[in-house]
Amino acid sequence: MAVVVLIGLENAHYKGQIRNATPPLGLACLAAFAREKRPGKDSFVIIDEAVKPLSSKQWQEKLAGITPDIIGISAMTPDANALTRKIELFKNLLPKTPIVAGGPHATALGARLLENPGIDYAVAGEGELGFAGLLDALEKGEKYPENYIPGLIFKKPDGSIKENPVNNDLLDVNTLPLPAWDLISFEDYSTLARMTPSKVGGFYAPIMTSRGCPFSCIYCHDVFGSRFRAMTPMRVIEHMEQLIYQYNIKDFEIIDDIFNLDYDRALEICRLIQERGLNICFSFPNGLRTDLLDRRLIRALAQAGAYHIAFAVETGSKHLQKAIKKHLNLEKVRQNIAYAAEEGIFTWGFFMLGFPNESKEQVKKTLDFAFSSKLHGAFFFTVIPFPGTALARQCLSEEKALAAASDSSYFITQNSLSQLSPKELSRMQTMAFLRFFLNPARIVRIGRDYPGGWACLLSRAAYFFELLFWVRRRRQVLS
Ligand code: B12
Ligand code: SF4
Repeated sequence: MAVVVLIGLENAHYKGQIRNATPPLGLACLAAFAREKRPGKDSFVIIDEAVKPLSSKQWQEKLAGITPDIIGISAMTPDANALTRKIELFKNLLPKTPIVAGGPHATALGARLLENPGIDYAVAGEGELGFAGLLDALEKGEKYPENYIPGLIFKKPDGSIKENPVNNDLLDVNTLPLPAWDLISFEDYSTLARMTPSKVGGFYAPIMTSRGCPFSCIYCHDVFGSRFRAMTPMRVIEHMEQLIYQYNIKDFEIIDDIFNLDYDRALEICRLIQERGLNICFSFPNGLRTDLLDRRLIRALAQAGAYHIAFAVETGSKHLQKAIKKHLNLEKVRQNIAYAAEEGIFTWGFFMLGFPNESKEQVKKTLDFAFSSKLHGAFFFTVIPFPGTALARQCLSEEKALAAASDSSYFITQNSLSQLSPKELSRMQTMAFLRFFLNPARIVRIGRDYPGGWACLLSRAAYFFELLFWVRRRRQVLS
């Protein structure tokens, strides 16, 4: 039996009170799929350093106890440096154990990731088929599999790279098993900061009801491809019911890239939640395509239990909406934010400042949109071109994009692609937060509508203050 250790990395910056962690859905999906495809052949352990980072000594003890046959690590691009450090450590401790890297960073970098000699295999795109295929191959003693294994990348003995293309048509989202949630403890995540303003303060689970998105916003990742593949409404309900009855989960974070692309499917999911009396609550911390909403769908979502929606507006400039290929209808977005707020949903906006050649006027348009909207909260991020995105290809070399995104934070502006200097951009970002949140009417609305009320809000205050101090400290160190 192969012992497989799957690892989530510690968040690069956000530590202490602001440790931000979400149950590792990607790793739980990989394990569940491999279990189904290779019944009884592997045993899995998930270790998530986002919850509890381990020292080198603790890793040594832990791995000595588990003696893994294969180590899989999930990484986002801001984890790039942490990934390198971890691989050095594991190669020292267990030089013969193959290391597989996957997740958004492997998808973004592809074969370039193998420049790190400690990485034996990388899997780009969705990892289920690639990882299970690799486990099959290793079981047969094929270190360098010749057959097609979706997304699998490795270096052959002659030094050439075998890069199997990703093929999203091979995976049917409706037959995917329930993620292997038995491998983690939801309790571990219940006390940490999460993406959603908390409502019940208890256990929650992320759920992904569709994969892929047909839009091509230039800054966006490409883990799941451009074809929208959605679970049927009934399959979504089955996933939810399993979480409710097996794990007592009543609070869901729906983290699809574009949950509401299919309007009727979204409505039907809401109807079924009510018809079956699920009595749950849910949020969309990863955003909805907010110009595809309307009052009817917003009301249906609220009645089914939606309590928080993120509105990924990004820019208030029509010109930039086109340039970044987001093509949002801003008037519709404004209207839908107001509808959602009226339906009692806590609304949060995501904005990006500093797109290539963005002018001060355009930044102001974004800020004006946010200030004059009915949003309860907002994040004003600065633009970081991630490798593998059209944005990075447009304005930076891959090298520079990797350097800019490794260890990056959207709150610390070291470079600017816009007409503003990094200092000016940083100043406008700070001003945006202050003006947005110090609006007395907004403060009252936040207090009134915060999911869980004032008590919940106050319990999250420490998070916001620590985040503020962290940003200030980092900015001082870098200036
Ligand atoms: C939830 C989430 C988080 C959670 C943590 C998630 C977690 N536990 O892994 C939190 C809130 C902490 C977070 C933080 C950030 N996030 Co985030 N997050 C997401 C989100 C919304 C969902 C992730 C998820 O569960 N997806 C569903 C699962 C099924 O997909 P998956 O995790 O990618 O896993 C699949 C494959 O990648 C692959 N795979 C994954 N791991 C492995 C490992 C192995 C060994 C193999 C073989 C395969 C494999 O197989 C899996 C199954 O198909 C995604 C967007 C998205 N739709 O995916 C962004 C996303 C991953 N985040 C992103 C970013 C940029 C950030 C932040 C920088 C944002 C910020 N404001 O600071 C921080 C960085 C934190 C850090 N590490 O330093 C980017 C990453 C881009 C990139 N190139 O790295 C994404 C893709 C969003 C985007 N639009 O671009 N995030
Ligand atoms: S940002 Fe949203 S709408 Fe744009 S491509 Fe990404 S998932 Fe699709």
